Order: sequence, then C-alpha cells, then structure tokens
Amino acid sequence: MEMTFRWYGKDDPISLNKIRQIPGMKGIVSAIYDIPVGEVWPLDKIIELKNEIESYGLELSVIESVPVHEDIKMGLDTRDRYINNYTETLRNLAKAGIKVVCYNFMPVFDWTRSNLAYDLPDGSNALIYKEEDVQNMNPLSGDLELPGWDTSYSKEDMKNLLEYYQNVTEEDMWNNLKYFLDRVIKVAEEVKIKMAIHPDDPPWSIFGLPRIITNKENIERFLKLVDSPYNGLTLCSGSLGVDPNNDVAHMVRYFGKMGRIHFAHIRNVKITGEKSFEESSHLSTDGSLNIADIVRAYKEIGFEGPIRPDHGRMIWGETGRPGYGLFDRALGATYINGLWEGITIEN
Ligand code: DNO
Repeated sequence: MEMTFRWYGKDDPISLNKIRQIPGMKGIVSAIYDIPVGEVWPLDKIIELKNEIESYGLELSVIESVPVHEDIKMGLDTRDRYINNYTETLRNLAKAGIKVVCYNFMPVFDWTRSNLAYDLPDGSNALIYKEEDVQNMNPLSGDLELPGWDTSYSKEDMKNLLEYYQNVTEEDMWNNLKYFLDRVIKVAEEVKIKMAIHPDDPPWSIFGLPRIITNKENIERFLKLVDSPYNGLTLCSGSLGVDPNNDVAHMVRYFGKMGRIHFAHIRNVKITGEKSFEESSHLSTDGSLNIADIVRAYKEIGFEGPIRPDHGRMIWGETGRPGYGLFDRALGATYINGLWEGITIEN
C-alpha cells in the first residue's frame, strides 16, 4: 500500500511541509477546487498542482474528486456536454500522469452529518450523525451546517434540485449512472485511469433523496454496470461501516480479490443507535469497526494502491476544516502503518 493524506490545496491550513513530516507519508490526495463543477480542468492547472506537491518530495497519488455534474445524476439532456467535459478532464489528468480518480454519485449532498463539532468527554470534538436531528433539519433553512465539500449550491439551486429529485427514483439513478459509466469508462480504459466511486455517506437515503452505493449487493451491481477493471471503488470503511449489516473487512477481501478496489479510506466509527454514529479515533477499540482486521484484509489481498487515513477528531485544541485537521489524521496514518508493519515484517 501507499500511505497518502488529503490536502485541500494552497488554502489548506495544513501545509505540505507538515504533511511530509508524518512518518511513512508518500502521497497526496487532492483536487482543483476553483473550476466550476462540470467544466474541463486545464492541463496547466493540473501540472501546477503536481509540481507543487512534488517539490515537497511527495507524489500526487489520487484526485479526489472530479465531481459529477448534477445534470448527469438527474439524467437531463444537457448531460452529454458535461460527460464530454468529464472525459476531457480525464484525458488531461492522464497527460499529467494521474492514475486514480475518486468521485461519487450522491444526489445534491455529499457526506452529511448532524453536528460537525460534537464535544466528547475527553475534550476533543468530532463529527456525528443523529438520524432524528437530520430528519428535523430543513436543507433550505440555511442553518444546515454542512462539511466543506467540493461542490456547493446556492439556496435557489438547492430548492430546484430538491424539487426535481422528487421524481427521480433509485432505478433512475442506476440508469443515469450506467449512462455515465458507459461513456466514461471507455475513456478511462484508453488513458489508463482507474475510476474509483466513493460509497454514499451515510449509506441510506437522506432528505428523501435516492442513494444507491450503499452495501455489498449494490456495489456488486455497480461493478457489473460496466465490467471493466477501470470501473472500481474507493472503499471507505467509515461510510459503509455505519450500517451494521455491512461487513467492511469481508468487502475488502471480496472486492479486493476481484481487483476492483483502487483506493482505500480507513477510519473508525462508533455506532450509537439506529442510523446514528460518532466518528471516533482510528483505533479498533475506540469504535465499532475492527480496523486491525480491515488492514489485515488489505494485506491479504496484496493491496498496492493508495490508502488514506480518513477523517479525524479535533484534538489538542486544533481548529479547522471539520474532519480534516492534522493531528488525529496523522495519528490515524501512524496507527495504520503500525498495523501494516506488524503483519509485514518477519520476527
Ligand atoms: C469525505 C470524503 C468525501 C469524498 C467524496 C468523493 O470526507 O470522503 O467527500 O471525497 O464523496 O467524491
């Protein structure tokens, strides 16, 4: 595996200089954030990002994400233009040597939580999700606190999108995803970029919107939509693991043996009730997931791809982008490295 860390570009309060000091850190997961969703990413901007990262002795390992325009997810006539732009972006990324691209197919909302800084008894704070709180939220009220995503919508756009989605079913989403993949994977194969869909987080419907990348059965269906090694997964332990029916280590072994995991997100979560959870430290005993077994599963399948510690709590008084501070994620990387080393180095 290749240990990586997410970096939000020059505006990220966590510098590349700090990231490179984390033991074993090799790669950076990043994106271009100032191009509107759906437009082509120019090659020179990609090269600039890559050069900046390489000047710190790190590698640009994964693009997370090239966001999918909402018209594609909704299946509107305008989607062809956006799909063409998407494939142009892939071609440019390939020219810059990028091998893995992460994306998601969640309608309107990317990952969602009910509280972005919930105080834990030990003085740290974490992102949490409580189903009843989310059900009581009105996404149009303006007081919904959402994590910093790659995409965001004005209130007006959000209103129109939510109205439109009232008539979009899960089956429509499957069809729209297939339409997208039929065109995109062909180009991905040609330019040798592994596409890695991120599961829906949380893996159930929120605000009445359809969500489909939620469990083993659906992931299997997804992989068959276009049965190509370039049509693969970002296997996110935390997103899938909040549903106790999802056995994450089993999924790593199962989809890993098929050669379809291209990128691993590792984090732990503590399930606190029906459809409710707190994000915990990465340590197995701090949450509901057996992170040691998940790492062992990656080792067993001979995983050589990028892995990143996912979200962290805010500890030691750190403030910043929810889930993306330095300290707890660095501890996560170190913990994962320790687990890996423990099963790699003989005697
Ligand atoms: C959250 C992330 C997601 C992810 C996108 C991929 O921390 O894992 O925002 O980047 O869903 O498109």
